[in-house]
Amino acid sequence: MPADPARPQPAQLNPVLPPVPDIVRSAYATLVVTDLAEARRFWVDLLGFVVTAEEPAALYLRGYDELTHHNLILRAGPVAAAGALGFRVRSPLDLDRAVDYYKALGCRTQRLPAGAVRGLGEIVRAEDPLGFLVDLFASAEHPERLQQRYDLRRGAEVARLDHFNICVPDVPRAYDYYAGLGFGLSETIEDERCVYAAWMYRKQTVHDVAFTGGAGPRLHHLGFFAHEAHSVLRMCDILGSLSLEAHIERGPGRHGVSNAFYVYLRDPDGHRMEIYTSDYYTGDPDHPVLRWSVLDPRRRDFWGNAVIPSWYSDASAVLDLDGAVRPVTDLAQAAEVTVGADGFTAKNPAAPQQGPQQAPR
Ligand code: XXG
Ligand code: FE2
Repeated sequence: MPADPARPQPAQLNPVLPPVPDIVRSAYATLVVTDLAEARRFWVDLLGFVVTAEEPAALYLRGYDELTHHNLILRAGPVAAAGALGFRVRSPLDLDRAVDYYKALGCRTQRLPAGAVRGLGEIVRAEDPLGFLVDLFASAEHPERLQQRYDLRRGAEVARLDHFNICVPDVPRAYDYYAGLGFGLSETIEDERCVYAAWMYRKQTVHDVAFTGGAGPRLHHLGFFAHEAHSVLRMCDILGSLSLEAHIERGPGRHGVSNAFYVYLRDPDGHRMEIYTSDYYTGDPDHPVLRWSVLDPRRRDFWGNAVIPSWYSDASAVLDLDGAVRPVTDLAQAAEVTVGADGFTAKNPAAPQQGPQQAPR
C-alpha cells in the first residue's frame, strides 16, 4: 500500500483503465435467508426496519432516514448467502462507465433494466475482481419520508445502511481495487510487515467498505447507522428481555477504529449485522489516515474487551452472477488473531501501550 494513500486518483493508479464510475455511497445489500418469516421477525419485528415493499419471496427494508427504496433485500432461498452489494452512482453516465470499467478488468458484467431490482432504475451488476457481486444504480424510487415519524420507530431505530465489511484473503489487493475506484483510506490495522484490515470511504464517513483478512470472498457484516448510542443498548435489552440474547455476538462497546459505539448481532441464518453510531467526518481532501498497531488491545474495542473468536472466523457465503455459492480462497497473509493482542485471554496487561498513530503526511 502506498505511504500516503488518502484519496488517490484512480487514473494515477492505473492509467490504462477507462474512467471509473463515480460511486456515491454504499446503499443496499441482498441477503438470501432460508426462512423469510423468521427473518422478518428478526429484522422487522425486533430490529424495527421499515418494510417498503413485500413479495411472497422477498422483503425490501429500509431505515427511518433512508430516502430511497431500500437498504436491505431479504430474499428466500435454499442456502443462506449474500447477494449483491449495492452502490449508488452519481448519474446514468456512470453506469456506462461501470460497464466499460468492469469489462476492462475482465469481470463478468450484466446490464439490468429499470425495475429488475424493485424500486431501482437501471443496474449494472458485476462480479468484481475480489469475487463479490456488486450492483451499481443511478436512480431509485423515493418512498414516504419517515425521518420525523418518531411515533413509528421501534427496536434499534436504524437510520440507514452505513457500510459493508467483507472478508478477503489479501487485504492489500482489496485496497488496490477500491483505491482504483476512488475510495479514500480512513484507518488501518497493521504492523511493519502486514496490513490486516482497512477502512475505505466514498461518502464523508469512516467507511463504505472495510476489509477483514480471512477466507474470502465472504460477507463479514452489514453495518447500519443509528443516531443514538442508547439505540444500541436498547436493542440489547430487548433481546435480553425476550431471552434472545444468543443473537448478540460482540459488544456493545466502543470501537478503537472509527470511534463508533457498536453491537454485532447474528440473524436467524447467521448473517452478521452491526448497529453503529458516532463515527466522524472524513470529507477533507487531505484527510489523514489513522494507523492502529495490530498489537494495540484498543484497536477493535477501545475498552480492551476481547473479540470473540467467531467474529474472526464466521462470515456469509456470497453468490456469483449465476446464483451459485462462490468457493473461497484461504487467507493469504498472516492472521490478525495470531499476532494481535485482543487475546482471547481478555484484557492483557502485558500488551504494549501504543496509541493510534497518524500517518506522516
Ligand atoms: O465498522 C467497524 C468494523 O469494521 O465493524 C469494525 C469499525 C471498527 C471495527 S473494529 O473491530 O476494528 O474496531
Ligand atoms: Fe462495521
